[in-house]
Amino acid sequence: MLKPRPTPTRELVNLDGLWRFTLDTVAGSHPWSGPLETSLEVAVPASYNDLFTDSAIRDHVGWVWYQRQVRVPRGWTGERIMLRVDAATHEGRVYVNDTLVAEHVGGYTPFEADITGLVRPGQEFRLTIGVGNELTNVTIPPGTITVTEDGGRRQTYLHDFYNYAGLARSVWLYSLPPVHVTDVTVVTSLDGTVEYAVETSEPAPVRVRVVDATGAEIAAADGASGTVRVENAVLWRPGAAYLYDLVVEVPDQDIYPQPFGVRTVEVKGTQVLINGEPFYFTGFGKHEDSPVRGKGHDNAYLVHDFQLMDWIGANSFRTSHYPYAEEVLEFADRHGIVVIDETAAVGLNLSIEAGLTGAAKRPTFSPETLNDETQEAHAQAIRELIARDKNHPSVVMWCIANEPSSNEEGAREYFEPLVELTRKLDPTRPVCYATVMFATYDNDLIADLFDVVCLNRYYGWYVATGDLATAETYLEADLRGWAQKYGKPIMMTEYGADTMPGVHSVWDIPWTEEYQAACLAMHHRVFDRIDALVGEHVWNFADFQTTGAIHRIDGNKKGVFTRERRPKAAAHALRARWTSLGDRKPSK
Ligand code: BDP
Repeated sequence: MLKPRPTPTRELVNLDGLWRFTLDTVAGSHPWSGPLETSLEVAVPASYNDLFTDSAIRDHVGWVWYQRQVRVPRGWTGERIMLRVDAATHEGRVYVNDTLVAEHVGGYTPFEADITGLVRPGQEFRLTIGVGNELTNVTIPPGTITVTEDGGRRQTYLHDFYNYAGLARSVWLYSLPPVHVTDVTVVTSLDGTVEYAVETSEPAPVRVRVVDATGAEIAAADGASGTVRVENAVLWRPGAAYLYDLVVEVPDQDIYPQPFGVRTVEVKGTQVLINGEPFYFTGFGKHEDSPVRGKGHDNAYLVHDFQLMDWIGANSFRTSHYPYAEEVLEFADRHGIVVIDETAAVGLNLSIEAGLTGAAKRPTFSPETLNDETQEAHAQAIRELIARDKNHPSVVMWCIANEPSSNEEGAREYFEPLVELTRKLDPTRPVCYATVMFATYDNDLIADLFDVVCLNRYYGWYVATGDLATAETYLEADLRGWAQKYGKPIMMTEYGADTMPGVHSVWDIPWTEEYQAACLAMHHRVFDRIDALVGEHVWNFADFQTTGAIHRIDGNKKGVFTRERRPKAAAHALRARWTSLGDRKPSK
C-alpha cells in the first residue's frame, strides 16, 4: 500500500490535532450519526489511555469514538477523494457523516477508503472513527477478555507491553487523479539493475524515471513492469544511506515518486550479507512508547531515539513487537539504520499463561485457542506488513512472530504456511521469528523453516538470577547447541536485565545499574566466542509501560535508557563496545 505523498498530481491534508472523544458505553447507540455528546477532546496521534485522569478511560475494554469536522479543499473537483488512517489500534470503523466507509482489523497497519461519492469539494463533512481495543484468541496479537466479579470486563494478554489503543498515528485526506498508480514494487541488484512493477487503477500507459539524490534523471523505461539500469549505482549501505526515486508516471494523469535504495540482502552459511558483505547487528529491540503519548507517534522522540542509537553505536533495531509508524522506517532509510521488521504476532504462547495467571494449562494451538482463524489473521498481518514496507531499503528481514510456543504440538502446522506465504510475497528478504527461552535447540519444531535463528534469552535474569558465572555457562551451551544443530546465522534478538536507575551496588545485585552492565558484558564475552553469531540486540532500548505485575515497577525496566531517554550506566558500557566494534565483531 502506497504512502500518501504530495506530488504534482496529488494533494494531502493532515487531519492530526484535537478530536472530540468518548467511550462507547451505551450499547446499541450510534455515536457516528450526529455530533458526539462529550466535552472530552483527544490528541491525534496518541494512544488515548494516558491522556486522561479517569481510570475508566485508561482501562476501557471495547470501542471508543473519535470525531471531527473536515473540509474538503475546494480545488478537488474531478479528483478521487481518499481517507487514510495510518493505524487504528486494534480495530477501526470509519464513518463519513452517517455512512460506514471502512472497517479494518489489525492495529499497526494502515487502511483507507475512497469517499469521493460522499463528500463535496469546498464543503465540510463529519468524520467519525470508532476504535476497538479488544484482543481475543483470533486477533493478532491475541488476548482474553474475562468478566470480573463486579461484572466489569477485563482484558488480559500474554505480551509484556501495555495495551495502548486509539489513533496513535496520523489520519489523512488526500486526492488522487481518476487514473492513478495503486502500487509499486522495486527490487534491486548490486550491478544497478532495478526491477520494477507498477499497478494502476485501470489499464494505462506507464513510464518510470530513476532520479538520483541530486534530482538528476539517470535512467528511464516504459511499461508497467520491467527493468531499468542505474549506471555506477551508489549503494544503500548501513551507516551510509543513499536513496533514489523511482518516479512513476501515468502520462497526463498521475505522478508518484517511490524512494528506493540499491542494496541486496542474503543469508549465506552462517552469515547475513548486506551488499555481499557480512553484517553484524548492534542495537536494540525497541517499543513505540513514551510518557503521556503511549504509542503515539512523535517526531521529537523519533529524532531523539535515532540520535541516541547513533551515540551508542547501534546500527540496527527490531520493530518489536509490531510494525512501527512509516515515518520511522523512512527515517531509517534516510540514515542508513538497518531494521528487522516484525508483525504484531506476540504472545502466541499459552504455555506461559498458567505460570503468569494461575489459570489451567491450555494448548496454544487448538480449535478453542489459537486456531485456523488466528492463523488467517496472522497471514493478513504478514500481507499488510509486506505490502506497506516492501520498498524500504532499511528493512533487511521479516520477523513473523515473537516468542511463539514453537516447541508445542501444532506449531509446525501453524507456521509452515505462514513462512511460505512470507517468501511468496517477498522472495528477497530472509525470514525469522524470535525464539522463546522454553524453545530449545532440542525441542523447537520450526527453526529449520527460517533463515536466521533469532534467540530471546534471559540468562542472568529469569534464569540464574544474580549468578553471572552460571549464566555464562548456560548461555554458551545454548548458543553452541543451536549453532551445531542448525548451521545457520544466530542473532541474539533479546537479552538484558531490569534495572532501576539510581540503584547501585559493588556486588552482583539484580536491579542495580552495575548488574545490568555486568550482565550485558557477560553476554558479550560469550558472543565473541561464537562464530555463527551475527548480531546483538539488547532488550530494550528504553523502559516501557506494561500491565501491572509484581515483577514490573511502573513498567518494564530493561531499558538501557529510561522511559525519558536518560542513559543508565549500561548505556556507556554499550557505547564503549559498539563504537569500537567497527563493521565486525572482534576475532573469536
Ligand atoms: C521477552 C519478550 C519481551 C519482554 C521480555 C521481558 O519478548 O516482550 O518484555 O521478555 O520479560 O519474553 O522483559
